[in-house]
Amino acid sequence: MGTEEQNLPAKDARHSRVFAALDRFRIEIPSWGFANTGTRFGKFLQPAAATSLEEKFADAGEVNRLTGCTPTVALHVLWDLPQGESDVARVRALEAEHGVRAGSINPNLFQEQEYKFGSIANPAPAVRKKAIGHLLESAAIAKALKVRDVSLWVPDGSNYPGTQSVRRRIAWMEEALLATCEALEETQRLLIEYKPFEPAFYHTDIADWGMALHLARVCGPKAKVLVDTGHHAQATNIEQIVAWLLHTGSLGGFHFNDRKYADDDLTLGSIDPYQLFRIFQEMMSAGENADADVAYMIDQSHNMKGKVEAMVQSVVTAQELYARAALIDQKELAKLQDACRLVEAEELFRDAFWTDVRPLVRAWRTARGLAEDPLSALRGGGYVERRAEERRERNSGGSSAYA
Ligand code: PSV
Ligand code: MN
Ligand code: MN
Repeated sequence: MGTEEQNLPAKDARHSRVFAALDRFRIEIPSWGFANTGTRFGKFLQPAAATSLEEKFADAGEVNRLTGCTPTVALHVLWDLPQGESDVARVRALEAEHGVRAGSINPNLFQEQEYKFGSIANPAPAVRKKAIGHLLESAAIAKALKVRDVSLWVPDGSNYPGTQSVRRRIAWMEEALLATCEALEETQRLLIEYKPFEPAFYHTDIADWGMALHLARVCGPKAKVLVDTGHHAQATNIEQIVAWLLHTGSLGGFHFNDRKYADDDLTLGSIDPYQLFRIFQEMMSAGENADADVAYMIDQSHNMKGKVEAMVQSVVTAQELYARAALIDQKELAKLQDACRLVEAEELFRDAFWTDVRPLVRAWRTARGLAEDPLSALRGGGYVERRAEERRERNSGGSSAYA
């Protein structure tokens, strides 16, 4: 027996739970993870970075071909769909060519000059009107593309105490989000993302899950909360927030990424894989299909690592952590919890986390006709080198951030 097989858990319930989990696991990848991005101090260009929607779809298609679990790509309206609804035919052609579909539609309320003092929470009625117009246009694009989710992050806030009325801004946001939800089909959703700070440093209008949940409730059942793992104060118990959102039927999706300090957008699992494992475990504790209506999405920008490589690495890490969470026998865990057998419960939990599932994940890939090791298949296939040749000229300077 080869070492690979020796490392596999016996073909038992754990084994089939992991296979079933990997069969259902899907994670959306962001178009902006393939483009040149930077920090506020500067930007280092990569020769293979995608410079157009066409190139982003090509890269997303390659990630899906290698991993088999990223069938959709999140789009940012201003960066990807500058012609609005007229871009729909273009997207359709790219979907057919690259085998990945358009995923969540992300409005952009954070880069235009008018939004210096806010977008949907700006005291100026004309600016709020423009922002609502953009949200309605994003909803129309989502409808035309037959995409379920409009995924909204609102950057609004203020930098100095006393300079804005937090309370009046709440009412303005309620009005804008309600109008957006009314424009959505019954089957569509508005995902409301929160973030404690940045770009605002004193108050952010949607700073935490309580505020996002309130706004979602004002909008009704079409609106849900989106949890970005990088958007919490240090030491926040994110899986507890997940538990509450699940309990209240208000969890819409996740933006996964990792961080050491703030919203660092590092590749997921790179700093604290146990965090993502605990989130996946919380999802599974709510039942095998609890995540059927929860969008798993990656929200990262790769400034140092190669972009396609970083994305494949993140997707593979997500699969591995999801598989580890699937090792847990939920009934057994519940029994131990109810009997307050603390150490045994914790050990059951930890044993799953510490089990090396990689042989099992490789076996699953082989069984499903996928590359056994997506990262080495990427390297061996020469995709990045070919794209670098084609795109080098376009990446030699001057292109705008995220374009
Ligand atoms: C904001 O930090 C955010 O997490 C939002 O989801 C944006 O859409 C995304 O980052 C842009 O990178
Ligand atoms: Mn995000
Ligand atoms: Mn973020």
